[in-house]
Amino acid sequence: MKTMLHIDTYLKSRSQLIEEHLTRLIPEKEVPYHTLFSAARYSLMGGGKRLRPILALATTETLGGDIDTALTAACALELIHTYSLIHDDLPCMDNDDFRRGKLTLHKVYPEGHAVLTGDFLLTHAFDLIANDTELTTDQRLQLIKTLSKHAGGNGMIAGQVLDIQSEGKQIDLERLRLIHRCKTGAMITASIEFGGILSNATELEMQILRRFGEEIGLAFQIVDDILDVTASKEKHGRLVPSDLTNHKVTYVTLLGLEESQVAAQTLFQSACEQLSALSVDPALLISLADVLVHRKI
Ligand code: GRG
Repeated sequence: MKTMLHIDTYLKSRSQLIEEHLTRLIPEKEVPYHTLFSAARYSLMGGGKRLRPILALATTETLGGDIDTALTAACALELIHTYSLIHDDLPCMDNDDFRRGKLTLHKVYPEGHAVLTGDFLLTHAFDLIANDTELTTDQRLQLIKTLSKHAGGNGMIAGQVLDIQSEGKQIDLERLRLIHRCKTGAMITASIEFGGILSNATELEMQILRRFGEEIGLAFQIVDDILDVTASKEKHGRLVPSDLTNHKVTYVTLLGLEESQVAAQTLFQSACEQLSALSVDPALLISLADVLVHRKI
């Protein structure tokens, strides 16, 4: 109970820090194309748990780094995440009308504008890192390499392509695991790796963090599959699971609810065990992993 209270306070304070910084990073502008910035702020400031930047900051502080120095790079992860949600909601993809209880961007602005807002956030994330004078040149380069790897054609975008190709088809567990690892897990792993880079972690520490990120990332998406069934009403405002409506194979449709819960729990435990090889106290990262895997929404 004490740990839960502590982690709740931590999440709230980091989330506030991130939101204040995001507001500064994407200001309203008095330019003829000002709607681009208003649209970006609509999606970026529209709620969300801020899990990816929080993971980056928590990893940074666990390894003795400075979170103020890490803040812009951590926020770049949220820009990429937001772009992926804007594009995922489009009529040509999942065609969703609501996100986080608000109308999706293409329902508020013309569809082409929503596409371009996603493009802007994607581009701007790299711009922010490249020009972050708080960081060393080597850190900037490592962050850009990590982000392009995990968000790119062998990471999140690959996951989305595989996801689209698999719709309405019967796929096996190995293929589903690949989709989950790429589509969701890659950006979670990137967030943890960001923390390693921002705290100048050793190669050995980076390997430990990467394995932790991969296992937590997969567990996070398995839990998303579970919540799609068990918390459909709270999560989506409807009773029918969205994955069923979208004819998607999930951990739950392949393994059932109980075995999916066991799979997520096994990954959680294994991920936490990885951290015992670090020479620093991993309690904060373990608490965060616990929040990710045992969340209710
Ligand atoms: C369009 C290139 C492209 C990629 C889209 C991330 C993604 C790939 C699609 C989003 C759809 C989805 C439900 C993915 C599963 C990952 C997931 C659970 C995303 C939601 O992340 P949270 O829970 O969201 O961190 P908040 O709203 O808290 O930011």
